[in-house]
Amino acid sequence: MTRYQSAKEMFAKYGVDTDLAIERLKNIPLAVNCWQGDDVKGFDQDGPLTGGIQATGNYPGKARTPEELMEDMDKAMSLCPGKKKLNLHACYAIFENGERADRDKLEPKHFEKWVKFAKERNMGIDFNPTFFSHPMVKDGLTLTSPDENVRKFWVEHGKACIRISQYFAEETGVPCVMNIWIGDGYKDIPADRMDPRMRYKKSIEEILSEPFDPKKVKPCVESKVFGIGVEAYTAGSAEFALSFAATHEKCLPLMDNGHYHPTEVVSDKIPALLCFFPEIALHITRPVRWDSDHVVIFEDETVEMAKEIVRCNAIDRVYMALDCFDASINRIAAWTVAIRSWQKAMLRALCTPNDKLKEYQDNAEFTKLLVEQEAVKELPFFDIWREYCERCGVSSDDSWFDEVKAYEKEVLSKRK
Ligand code: RNT
Ligand code: ZN
Repeated sequence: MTRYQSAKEMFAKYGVDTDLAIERLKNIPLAVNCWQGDDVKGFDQDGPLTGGIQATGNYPGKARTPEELMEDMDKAMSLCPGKKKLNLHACYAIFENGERADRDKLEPKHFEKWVKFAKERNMGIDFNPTFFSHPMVKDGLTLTSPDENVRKFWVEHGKACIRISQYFAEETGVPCVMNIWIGDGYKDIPADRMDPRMRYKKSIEEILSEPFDPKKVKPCVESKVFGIGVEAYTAGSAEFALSFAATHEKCLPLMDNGHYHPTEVVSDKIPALLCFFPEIALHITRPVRWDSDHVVIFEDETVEMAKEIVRCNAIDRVYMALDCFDASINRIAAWTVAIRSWQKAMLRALCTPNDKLKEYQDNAEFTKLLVEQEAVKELPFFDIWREYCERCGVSSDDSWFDEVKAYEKEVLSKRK
């Protein structure tokens, strides 16, 4: 009997069908953020990363061109099981023949190469307008700016991104999640907390007035508690983003699990939002003390978020995307660890006897619930994980790292 067969039997005693779990997981898409590959730099500007986010570290070999970024993503994705989706930012537009377009004038043609890349790999595409790292960010503000020129520029950028999102969805046949996140805020105690939010509201409404098919384009608003240099006030707070999505039919809320106070957990927010929204979106990351965007690992809260998605029967209602970036380690390994960790968390969730545990809760059998939740942890989950990896044709242990090391030697180290 193989290890998998014996593990399968042990899970079956708890009512878990591990073959079914494996088959289900193969079809659950995870959007992979292109911006892990070049420290959120993009190709349309040469300035610093702004917006209150930061990629720290200086590990050699980061992608400098679209070709390098695509090659690196290919490498990372080839080492990971499961279905992937491409997550792009607008600053990753590809300009050819000396032609350029500013953010308010971006067109589908500037993303043709990405569409080709995605189609060849059978992936859908998610999209993000880039409201940072640009000279039109004035005093740290974009969609909330009191300067109408600035605000309008960014509204036009948002509208251009709606058109590009529609193009992505039409080309790939997969809905495109378009996430609006701005870093607008104030470092110190503001004199006016409401008007910036009123302007943000108006700006998003103007962006969403651009025609699109809501079955194809899924706009969402991502909230945040604070950013670097905007410690006192963030216009797009949790209450703002949630209320906006709740009152605007075509808009989804997006929760990034690095964007809350440290004792708040997104795992508990997922079922709360699912009571009201047909669909929600997630940025999966790892906050260490703050929104540090560390590489996602297989830790308790990662698993807990995955569990909520599975046991709320919401796999088709939750758009899952990674949002981590670490410039201090090999970037291919960073991607690989993050993708594999979320896959692991989802498999763990799918191998949890959720119906049975829920029954104990409803019958107020709390001792039994505690005992069994702990007992489930002892089941040989990693034998199921290994089997899943093997069936997906990727390494089932850390031997994928040998390939990363070889790639570093042959490809990354030559990027000087
Ligand atoms: C920033 C937000 C946002 C970005 C990306 C690059 O705190 O999480 O989602 O990380 O858009
Ligand atoms: Zn995010």
